[in-house]
Amino acid sequence: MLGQFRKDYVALNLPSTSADSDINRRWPKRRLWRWWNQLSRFQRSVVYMLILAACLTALYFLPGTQPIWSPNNGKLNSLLDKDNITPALSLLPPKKAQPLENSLDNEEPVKDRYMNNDTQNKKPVLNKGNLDLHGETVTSNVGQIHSPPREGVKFSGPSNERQSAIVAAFRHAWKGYKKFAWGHDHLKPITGTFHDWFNLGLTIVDSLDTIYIMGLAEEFAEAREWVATSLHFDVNRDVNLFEVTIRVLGSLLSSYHLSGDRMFLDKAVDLGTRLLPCFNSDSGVPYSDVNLATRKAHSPKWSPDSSTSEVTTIQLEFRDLSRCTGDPQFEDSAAKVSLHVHTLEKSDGLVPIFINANTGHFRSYSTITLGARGDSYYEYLLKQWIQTGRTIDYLRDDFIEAISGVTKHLTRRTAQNKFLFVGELLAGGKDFKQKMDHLTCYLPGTLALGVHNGLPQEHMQLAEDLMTTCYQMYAQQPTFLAPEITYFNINEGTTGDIVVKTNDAHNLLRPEFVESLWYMYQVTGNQTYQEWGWHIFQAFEKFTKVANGYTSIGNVRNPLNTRPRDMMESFFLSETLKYLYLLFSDDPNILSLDKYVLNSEAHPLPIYDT
Ligand code: DMJ
Repeated sequence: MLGQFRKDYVALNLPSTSADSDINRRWPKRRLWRWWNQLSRFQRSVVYMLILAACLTALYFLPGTQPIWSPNNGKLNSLLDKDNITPALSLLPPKKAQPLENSLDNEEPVKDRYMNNDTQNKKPVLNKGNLDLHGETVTSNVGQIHSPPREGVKFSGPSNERQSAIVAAFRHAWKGYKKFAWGHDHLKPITGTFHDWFNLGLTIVDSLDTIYIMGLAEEFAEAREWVATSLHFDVNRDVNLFEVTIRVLGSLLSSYHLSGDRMFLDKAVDLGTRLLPCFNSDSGVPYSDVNLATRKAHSPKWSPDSSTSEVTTIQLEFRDLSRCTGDPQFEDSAAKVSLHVHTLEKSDGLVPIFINANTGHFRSYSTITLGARGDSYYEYLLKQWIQTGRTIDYLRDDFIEAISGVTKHLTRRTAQNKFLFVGELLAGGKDFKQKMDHLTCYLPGTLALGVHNGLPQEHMQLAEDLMTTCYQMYAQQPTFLAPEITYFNINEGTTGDIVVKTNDAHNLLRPEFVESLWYMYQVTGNQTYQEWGWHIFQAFEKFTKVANGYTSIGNVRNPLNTRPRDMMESFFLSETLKYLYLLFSDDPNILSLDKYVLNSEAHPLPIYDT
């Protein structure tokens, strides 16, 4: 083929006579025509191809379509060039990043903005061309690469006894992990062994920003070194998109923002790229699992469906990755899922917990809950709205509608002390179950965050009532630790509010209630929330601390027989200890709610202005 091409090419260079030259000057068109007629069909095809190639090259170099180069990251952008030259395919414009230290001080009060329904004025000006999150036609302003603050953000370490006690707890956990499980996902502190789930050194990665915020320089240096040299994503193993996104991607991005170290961003880009095949379903709703090495994505082995909370709890991280790199494909893929779920029919804003990746439809007879598999759908409606500078109205509106739905369909009061709780609807909404997962105790904190951002004040009453109930889940157990699942007594005329079944009596060192304590304290300044947090920390110290770390326990009902489970989940370091440390801070702005939005695994990400 190559030989054939060469032969034909030579034949094109016909010698010209001086007479020809003369004619050429006077009749260039005629000469061209004659020359063209002499060509064989193959030769003409070659000419066509050359012209086409020339046109494409010219298009490529037209202003506005060149690859983006950043003085901060030539290497990264060379990886991204292909994507940066296809702005017309982008669903969303990369948004201008707000510098981390850039507060909202100069803006009009958030509350007024919401009350005046004036968010239209805050929307970015977009040109025509593509579809945006609102389903409107816009054109991307592709190409702005976020530069992190060069020196990162500084934290001065513990400033009081309680904070020091939390840091001591963290170091105790870290020491055991380092000794027995370094580089593995989780520590098994009783047997002094480890547990691997995704083979990604989860505890190290998930802990990075907690370490940074606590000001633990030595631990941060060793964790950073491990990430730089030993964290590889070429792992021939299926991982769960949601878990890896909130724990690993979220922490890498957060560590990048806080420390200003680009190594974390490079790792995040590698991981994010390997996760993208999950979105290659017919509907765009992601498959739950992907093999990071082969990049093959699929539904869970046990079901054709993905969990609703999982597919809607990846957007903060994917959006941030796009904003940091200027590559819109991460944000586009994830934001489309939220927009799709927005268009689905719901019951007063409440969603079933399963959704099919191929059809894009809910499994309509599945449970409605703010606990497992439903919880963070609601959380990310609010947090995405905040992350994008409160400019995407449908997210706020869906959140408000859902909270009305919660109040209307899911809340009840206990018979004796009238504690308010959030139950579940089974069989597609037919049967009410007076059961509440500990996971649901994130809700009061999220409600308080919404009120802080100008959402209806009545949400605060709901938040305060739920705080009381969640606190009771702890306080009514002889260990002062809450069970995984609590049932409530709603039979009027009977006594007792809380029922814990044997199979639900475990405590996994989960963070949700201390998370809410931090938000409530931030928003109200009420020190009772700090006191509650201190009691709970004492209980963790008493019943879950072991020689080599902290362990989940099987039974919160019997202080003499807690049945240690020999497992320290990464979220204990990432979330539980982080929120406690923040809760006891003397500095109300240690992580300002106006600058950061924390992902579902407590990793802070910057708030953007659009
Ligand atoms: C964490 O991984 C995250 O908070 C997630 O959203 C819910 N479950 C655990 C902690 O309980």
